[in-house]
Amino acid sequence: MIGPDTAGIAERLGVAADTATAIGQLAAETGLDVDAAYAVQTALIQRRLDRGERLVGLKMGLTSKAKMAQVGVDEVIWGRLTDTMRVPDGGSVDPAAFIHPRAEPEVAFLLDRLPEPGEPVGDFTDAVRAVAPAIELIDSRYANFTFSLPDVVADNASAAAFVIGPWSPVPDGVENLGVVLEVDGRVAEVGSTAAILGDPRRALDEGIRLAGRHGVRLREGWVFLAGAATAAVPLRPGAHVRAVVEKLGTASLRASA
Ligand code: OOG
Ligand code: MG
Repeated sequence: MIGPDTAGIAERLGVAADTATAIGQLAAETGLDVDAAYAVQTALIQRRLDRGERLVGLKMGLTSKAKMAQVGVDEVIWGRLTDTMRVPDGGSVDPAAFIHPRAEPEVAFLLDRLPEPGEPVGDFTDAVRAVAPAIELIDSRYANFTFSLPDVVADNASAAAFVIGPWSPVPDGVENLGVVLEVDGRVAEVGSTAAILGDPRRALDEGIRLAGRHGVRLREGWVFLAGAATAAVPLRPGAHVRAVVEKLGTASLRASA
């Protein structure tokens, strides 16, 4: 049997991102299952590495019910972050560089040395050096932000850009911190880090386990996004977006007009 055309699908997704042009879903048409979709994601990221980008971290997706409900996919997924996706805290992005960008509040971990594959993570404070509030910009390359599980996996879990606020030493607990997403000074979404698999630390365990299945090891110095605690909101031209996480502070970004 001839499998799906991994390189061809990755190229279609890559061009869609590069040109900010939506494409139709492709998993059903190409017979892509979840494993094959992660192979497409690997090829899609390789395309970025080939033009000089560097891997800087991992992002989890659909770790909260709010997110699962918003996109209609109820499996935890992961994607890769590269250096060019990072926007400085308080910096701006051009929404026209994306198809239909959405902003969501996240908690970021700065990874320390992680155990060998198969070994338990052990103490969270050994695995994580610092914690920060963050904003993720997601931008599905599929028309209408509509996709199946293999579609979104192939599309690098809709990753587009991210902002990391100031790093803090790991607080006593990160499992029930209030989260607010503000747009132009108005509250758009409210939640708690408890929405992230009950405790965002669990997202790290899941990330290690799920990425490990595909031969990806998390590295010291990487950024880890645990997944949004609330639904995402559309990023409109000129908008100022702020994510506030209790005890951790704020991260912000501006969309150019
Ligand atoms: C998939 C990415 C989900 C999160 O934090 O849950 C994600 C999507 O919503 O398009 O990044
Ligand atoms: Mg996210």
